[in-house]
Amino acid sequence: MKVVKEEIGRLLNQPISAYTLKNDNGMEITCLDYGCIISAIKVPDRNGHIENIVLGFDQLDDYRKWSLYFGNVIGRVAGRIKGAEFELNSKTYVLPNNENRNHLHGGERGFHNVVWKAKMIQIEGTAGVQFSYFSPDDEEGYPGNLHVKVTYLLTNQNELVISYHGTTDEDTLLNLTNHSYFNLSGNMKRDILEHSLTLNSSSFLELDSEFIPTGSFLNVDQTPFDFRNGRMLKDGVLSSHPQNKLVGSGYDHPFILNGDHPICLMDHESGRCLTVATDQAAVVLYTGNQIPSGFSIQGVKSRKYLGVCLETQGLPDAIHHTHFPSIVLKKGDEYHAKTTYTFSVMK
Ligand code: G6D
Repeated sequence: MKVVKEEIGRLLNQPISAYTLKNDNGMEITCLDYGCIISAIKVPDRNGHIENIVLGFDQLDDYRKWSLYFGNVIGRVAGRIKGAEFELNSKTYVLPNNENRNHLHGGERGFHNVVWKAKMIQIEGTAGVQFSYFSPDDEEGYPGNLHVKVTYLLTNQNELVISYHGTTDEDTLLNLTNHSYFNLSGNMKRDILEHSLTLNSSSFLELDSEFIPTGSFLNVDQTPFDFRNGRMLKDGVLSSHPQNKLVGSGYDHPFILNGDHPICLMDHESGRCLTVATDQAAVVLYTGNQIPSGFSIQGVKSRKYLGVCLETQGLPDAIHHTHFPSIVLKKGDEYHAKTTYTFSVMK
């Protein structure tokens, strides 16, 4: 197990470093102190070929140029907040409307777009990095001086364990996630439409025309949203279901997780499997419907469906829906969240 640090350039007038975690099986993860980006995850296929299985750029500037949140941590609040404002303790807070009239993924200067402090971790059987950031009161319009930590740990069981921790000196909102786009074919040889997903969820959130939850929970029964027995992601592209069509032919939806059943993504051709276990209430399944053409990602032409996101988190726009689990972090409380991504191969 080892951690290697390398300075790779400058952004926001600060030096940016990449941290590469390696375990004893040849698995590697590279992450950046800019936005806690996971820029590469290299794992074997069924023939032992180790290839990258996440979308990431070789050039640092491309992350800012084509901000699609490749690999980024997202916060203070993942997802959209309707009207870019919310009320808390009888006070209204106005946030930047960085997507039409709504607030998306913590705003332009969200946690994806700041430089984090990094501390390398090397303890028996794991290698990792702990990123920390101080978000001052009123940063992007949110109340409270907030201390956040995001820790990536790689184990010799080919697990990436991501844990989040936050404290605040004033009631605020906090709903963090990681926005990696997975493509298990390896080096983006194919898109993700032939990937199959098993997800134990019996309901998902209905979205309106601005991709904001309406507040309704839709039953997955007899729809392309039923992943309980496994389903190919292409079903959402071929579907005539209005919610699949709404988001650009695919999925871009929060699914409510039933208990602690792991999520399982598989690519049958390579044999690679990703199992996701989380303590979060929901996962946003996003099949990269908005990835534009016109640029290249590690030499591969960008295009729709080149990666799939499994963004474990609280429910988007929860602050405007009292029947959603709360994402309020109260003064003096601690925010904890943990998601484990385990990589394996089918024989
Ligand atoms: C699009 O609607 C999707 C979001 O869910 C995603 O996070 C973003 O692209 C990158 O806005």
